[in-house]
Amino acid sequence: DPNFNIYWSSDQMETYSRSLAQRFPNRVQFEVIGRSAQNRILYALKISNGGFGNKPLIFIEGGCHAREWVSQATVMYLIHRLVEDPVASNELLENADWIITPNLNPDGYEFSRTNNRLWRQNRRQVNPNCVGVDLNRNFAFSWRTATVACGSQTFSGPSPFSEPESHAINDLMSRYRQNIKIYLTVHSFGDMVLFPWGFQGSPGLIGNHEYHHQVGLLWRNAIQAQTGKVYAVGNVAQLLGNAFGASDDHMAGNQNVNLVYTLELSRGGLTGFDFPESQIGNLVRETFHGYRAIGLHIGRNY
Ligand code: 0X9
Ligand code: ZN
Repeated sequence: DPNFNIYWSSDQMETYSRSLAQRFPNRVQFEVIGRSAQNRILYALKISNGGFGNKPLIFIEGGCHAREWVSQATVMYLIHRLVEDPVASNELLENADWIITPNLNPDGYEFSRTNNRLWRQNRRQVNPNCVGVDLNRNFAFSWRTATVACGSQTFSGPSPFSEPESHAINDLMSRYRQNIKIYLTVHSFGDMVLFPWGFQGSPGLIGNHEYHHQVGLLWRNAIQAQTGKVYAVGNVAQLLGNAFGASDDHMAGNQNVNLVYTLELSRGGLTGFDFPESQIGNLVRETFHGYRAIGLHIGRNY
């Protein structure tokens, strides 16, 4: 089995992803969706029990923010279970297909691993003086010209989708949006299940707020039943605050995905982002129960 007691490099994630596609050709397709600013491969895994594309589709994105390493860890573990665990694949692929980008910002992640643990953005050289755009401020719906300078952690970029990573995931969404029932973007930290709107002042509630809340509770309850950890579930603006150009609002507002969530996983270590390796195994197993509850709901209800 792959080792979930350490943080993997971008290369390890890509190698494992490719190997799944080779070993389980009927279940996994590895699809290149673009190239990062530093020319790393951006990819998605399309996971099904055969005949991808005929069932309701679940879209999961990990690794948007460079320093939020538990994001990729929990998403890679989900992929492992969906593909390699017969029980999980039976119940979770029977009535739904999955499309997963486990490591959306490989350049930023590698920079966080090797140079600056708290790096957040991508690593594109925006101009001669500065590097890095916050991908979660670079989506078109509600995008705003930067109120903070390039070089700041939340720089929104010169224009919507100026960044290859946000551009690639939006293109992928455009191709599959008819079948997509839910989009999850996985971040840390805060133990929160957040949903739109998160760009206009509180309350700024989305039309199907109540349904978002109900499905969010499925995540919360599944995890609480396993470990007692309690996630907060609610509107972004109320629980966390506003941000312009984030992927959640874009996927709901421009791509018309019916259910859209930002998950904020657990904190760890001194900064909150450096969740200790010794506990990743427990965290990814705990988190799997949340993904599973969402997957079962989509499978049963669409
Ligand atoms: O600020 C963000 O991009 C997310 N939090 S994080 O600490 N992981 O950076 C939250 C985004 C929530 N969505 C919106 N505000 N629309
Ligand atoms: Zn984040």
